[in-house]
Amino acid sequence: MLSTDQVEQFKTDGYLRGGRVLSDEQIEALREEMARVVRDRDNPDAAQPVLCHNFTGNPDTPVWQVVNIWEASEPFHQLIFHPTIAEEMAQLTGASTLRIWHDQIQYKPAATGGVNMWHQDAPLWPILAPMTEVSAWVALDDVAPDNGCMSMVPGSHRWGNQIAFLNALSGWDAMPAEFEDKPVEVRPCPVQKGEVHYHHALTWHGSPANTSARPRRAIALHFMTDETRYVASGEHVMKPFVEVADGEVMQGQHFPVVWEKP
Ligand SMILES: O=C(O)CCC(=O)C(=O)O
Repeated sequence: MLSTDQVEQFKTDGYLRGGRVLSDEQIEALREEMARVVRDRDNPDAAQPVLCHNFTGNPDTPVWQVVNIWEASEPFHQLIFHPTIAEEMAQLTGASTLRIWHDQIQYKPAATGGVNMWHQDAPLWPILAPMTEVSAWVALDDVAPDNGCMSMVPGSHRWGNQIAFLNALSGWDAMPAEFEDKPVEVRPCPVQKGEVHYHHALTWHGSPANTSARPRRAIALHFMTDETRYVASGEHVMKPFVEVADGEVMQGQHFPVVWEKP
């Protein structure tokens, strides 16, 4: 459970480092499952996630992205219901119901793992409204700037949809010191393995390349609240799994309830 000060900090910054939520044994089991699912990606006899690919498209700077590993792996299925994460997510969103929107492994191999450029999540999810989702990012390795920990721009969740501005940045180090007369501060967010880190869907964030000799494995759990509705005009890899009509509250077997107010 988060303290009142932590919830206030999240409202101010748009992100928050939580506490440890996984034991060493759980971390090891999830690492093995991640490796198995990536290895089995072309195996027709293995349950498959929604997506499993190197999203940079460049084999020299790979970032392995696995979407909805929870549908391919029982330990990851259990993770989406993690009681501490669900309870803290409810505190941060004020929701009375939480559903999983999707999950997402981002694995940056040692020495070669590429950049995840500056972005906001919500504009990349145009089949959802309003843009109020919150994500829980769980580290499966100790992460620091040298192996590609995330960086956040505090307060940027209050600046609206600025994805066009972020997409126009020429590279990871191109973030200006000011945006529309507001100071822009880039804060690296180191996290220990087994810890959770929360961010709002409009917070500017991304992660640099992994230049270290250590892998950087992590899973983001993206959640929806009882106010999240379907926008049929948008496109997203999860769109084929939506079972509700345009404008309806999101629900369905691929978006299970993970927490309800007692
Ligand atoms: O893992 C990363 O480097 C980025 C993850 C991310 O963008 C997210 O969880 O929204």
